[in-house]
Amino acid sequence: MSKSKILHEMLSSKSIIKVGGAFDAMSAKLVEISGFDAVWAGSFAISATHGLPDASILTMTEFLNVASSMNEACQIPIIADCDTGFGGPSNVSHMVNKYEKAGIAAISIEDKVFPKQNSLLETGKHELLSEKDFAAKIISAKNAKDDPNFMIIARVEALIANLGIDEALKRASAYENAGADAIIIHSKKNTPDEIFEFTEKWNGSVPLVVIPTSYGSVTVDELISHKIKFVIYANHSLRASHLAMSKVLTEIMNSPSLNDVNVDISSMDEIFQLQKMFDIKTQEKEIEEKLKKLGYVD
Ligand code: SPV
Ligand code: MG
Repeated sequence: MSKSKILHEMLSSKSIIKVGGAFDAMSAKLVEISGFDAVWAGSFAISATHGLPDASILTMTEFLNVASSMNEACQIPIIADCDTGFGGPSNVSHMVNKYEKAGIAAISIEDKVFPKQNSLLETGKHELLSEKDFAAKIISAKNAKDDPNFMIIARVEALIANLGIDEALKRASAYENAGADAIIIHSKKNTPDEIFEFTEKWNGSVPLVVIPTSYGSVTVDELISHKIKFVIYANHSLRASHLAMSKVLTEIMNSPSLNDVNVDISSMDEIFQLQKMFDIKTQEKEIEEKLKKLGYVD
């Protein structure tokens, strides 16, 4: 079954779809192993691992390469954060073709002006595109897709831009009418109040998606009871690995030997397991047996 179909079927089989953020194939595999339903290939985390700002600096190809290697490493679907769609409607059309062909299950685009800046940056510029210009991108994305299960997620940034609930609702319903398969409603507040006000007033029919980084007290049950279908834990794997790496590297620098380093790290065996190192032995045995059958080995 295609990954897009797997994701589509979760809409009816799951009360909420839990999406874990990742930044490369290894972190995506950890998301999968931990039991998440899907992987978020987030622009913040991927930009950070390139040592670059989350400000539309990396190209579409660079983001797609990362999302593709996650997809090749995982069985669960990948939801790719495509920022503003890398340009106008024709860039969006090209992007949808490329991501769909790469086996990515869903893409999201946000209604900000290019170049966008991360939504949670307090001093960030959060200028929005006109509703009409963003609707044009959604129409273009919808026209470009071949696979009916490939999801086009429209991300509403009106609350991030402090434009209020009414503007957010108006845009969300305009994007649904233009063909969006789901809506991300994003907030930078430290409580879920405005998200819940939005969901209570929302009378659209496509699924709603949230990214509760700034309002971390919200529970999964509260999200479910407020008609939210996807929750994205966008950047916790990135921030956890940043801290873990910083700690161990500092300890190594300040210790006379590795045995004096008092920081927990994974064993070599755990990494061998993740990278399927032990499969190489099985492959070698199979080749050896075949060579024997062919008379090459005594
Ligand atoms: C990301 O993870 O790249 C996102 C979510 O877009 S946020 O950082 O909250 O903007
Ligand atoms: Mg992003």
